[in-house]
Amino acid sequence: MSSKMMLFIPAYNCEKQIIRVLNQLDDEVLSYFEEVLVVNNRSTDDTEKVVLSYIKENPKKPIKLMRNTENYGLGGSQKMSFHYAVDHGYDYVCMLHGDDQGDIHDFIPMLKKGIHEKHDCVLGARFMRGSRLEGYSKFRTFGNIVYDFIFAFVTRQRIFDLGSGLNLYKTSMLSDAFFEKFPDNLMFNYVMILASHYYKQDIRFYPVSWREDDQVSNVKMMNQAFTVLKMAFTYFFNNEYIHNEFRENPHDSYTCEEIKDI
Ligand SMILES: Nc1nc2c(ncn2[C@@H]2O[C@H](COP(=O)(O)OP(=O)(O)O)[C@@H](O)[C@H]2O)c(=O)[nH]1
Ligand SMILES: [Mg+2]
Repeated sequence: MSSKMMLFIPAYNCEKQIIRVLNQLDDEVLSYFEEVLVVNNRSTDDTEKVVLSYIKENPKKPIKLMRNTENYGLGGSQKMSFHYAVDHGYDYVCMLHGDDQGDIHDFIPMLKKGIHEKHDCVLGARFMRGSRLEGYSKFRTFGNIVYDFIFAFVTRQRIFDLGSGLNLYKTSMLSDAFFEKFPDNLMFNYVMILASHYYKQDIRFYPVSWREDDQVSNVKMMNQAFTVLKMAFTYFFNNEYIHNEFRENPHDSYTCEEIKDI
């Protein structure tokens, strides 16, 4: 039985990079995905315009441009897409960041081997044997590896990335929306790692490449590093912390509309 898979591309102010990401979607890649959603999180640049013209020029590619009802942050965009995948009967949902730091082709060998079928999710790993980093500072790499160790200690499993921009989930793991109260910002994926321990999800890391050239990271590194550390240790002493409200501004729902013209 063949399984239904969709890809979503969270996009926020990446008019320069998004076309390069869409150009990654060649025939081989598209043979795995029934549908590709570009999830515009209320960008203030021309992201929507360039995506719409790309869709017009490439009518055979099953790309849809969606616009979030509000700016939900990166975590909120993931929630919106997870709900969409569950509601539309997909078996798998894959995320690829819209700022062209990752490459979807890194997952092709994994998909070919059917590794995703054996786990609840496959998480792209930037800090693992076989990973390739370009333009990433030694300091950031070091910081990430230290945090991977802290989370490994807390969740008693090996961790090779707390949140890369290329992940694939089985929708069966997402259907009860256990993640709804997780942060709407970039810390969403960190709490997902803690949740994998709490809910005994079977996560598999898979090495990917990652580059930084013309992207602007929105991670406020020091501020976030401290908050994340606090989260990990709070969870360590009380696993029920996972049920907390992590959002600063909770939304009742995460919705979007399809944009066909501006
Ligand atoms: N920062 C940010 N990124 C968002 C948002 N919504 C979607 N994204 C996308 O999420 C991805 C990751 O954000 P980024 O700032 O590059 O973080 P980093 O790559 O982990 O340092 C990018 O592809 C953004 O386009 C949002 O509200 N804020
Ligand atoms: Mg980025």
